[in-house]
Amino acid sequence: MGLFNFFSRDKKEKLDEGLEKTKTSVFEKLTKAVAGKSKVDEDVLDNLEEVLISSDVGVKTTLTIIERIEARVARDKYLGTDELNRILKEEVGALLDENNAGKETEFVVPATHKPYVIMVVGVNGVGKTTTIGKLAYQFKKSGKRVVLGAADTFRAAAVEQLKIWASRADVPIVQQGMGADPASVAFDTLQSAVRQNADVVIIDTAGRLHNKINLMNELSKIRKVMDKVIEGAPHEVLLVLDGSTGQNAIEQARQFTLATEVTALALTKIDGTAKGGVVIGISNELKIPIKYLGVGEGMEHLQVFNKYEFVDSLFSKRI
Ligand SMILES: Nc1nc2c(ncn2[C@@H]2O[C@H](COP(=O)(O)OP(=O)(O)OP(=O)(O)O)[C@@H](O)[C@H]2O)c(=O)[nH]1
Ligand SMILES: [Mg+2]
Repeated sequence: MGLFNFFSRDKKEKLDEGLEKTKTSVFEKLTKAVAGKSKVDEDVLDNLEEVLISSDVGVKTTLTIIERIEARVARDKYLGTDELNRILKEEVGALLDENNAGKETEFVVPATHKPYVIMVVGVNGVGKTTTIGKLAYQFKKSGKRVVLGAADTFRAAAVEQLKIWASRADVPIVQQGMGADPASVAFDTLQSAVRQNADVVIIDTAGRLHNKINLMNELSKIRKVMDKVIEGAPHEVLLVLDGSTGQNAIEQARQFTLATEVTALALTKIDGTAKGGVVIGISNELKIPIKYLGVGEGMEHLQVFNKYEFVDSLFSKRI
């Protein structure tokens, strides 16, 4: 396991568990794909293509991966099917590498901004508030001062839910209740964070894509106001996508990036799907770095996305 020794065992176990459904499905299909074959040939490649597509890697990304494996087969005519897992790890890892995805292993924010302001966006129900709660918990655990801002003022329950997470993670929250102006909440939050000498600010927002113009206006208003309090804020716009919606998540991301600039992605609910291959497709097609993976509903169920760990988990059999 050499390379993977420095990853925490606990994290790896949670990732393996979170990817369980996808792993099981990929392995069953891979086993069928190579049944009775000792070397990687046309048939095996055709089957592999199906495995990747049915795991929601996406057509475009699947074709790229297949082409690369084909090129390896052309170079090495006796590529054994027993090497397929290793080759997949290498090729998918290389692809993620080109997309600059997931180099971190810890919850860190750049020291260049204090406070570092993260605005969290995404459509309803994808897991924004939950992800914010988990992030707050992790940053707090690593010794950071965190402040949350309840700028999703669309529903009373939204503010309440963030309050619950704030108390679980034991971090302060700034809120003005339901119906308040989200930009005003963001303004207050940043001022309060500066006063408290906070390290990280995380702002929740409402996601109503059915009215793109409104959403766009609201998000740009929030951003403008933040920039007034702290120049350059928000430093990160984190788009949360529900990984269990597969290819729809890619489409959602495309729509969202039209509404506002997105600098990072969080993919949630990976634990609830056998189609975790979407992580590869999203990384490759959107070229926006995936920073976090949601692998369950609990406080500890958010991981810093690391391509090596991910590829290793996905294409390794559990011993
Ligand atoms: N299994 C699983 N469930 C998750 C994960 N992340 C979030 N959820 C669940 O998804 C549901 C919606 O999460 P929220 O955080 O409320 O989503 P939201 O984007 O804030 O939703 P709105 O505020 O309505 O826009 C909740 O029941 C969460 O517990 C995850 O990684 N895995
Ligand atoms: Mg919410």
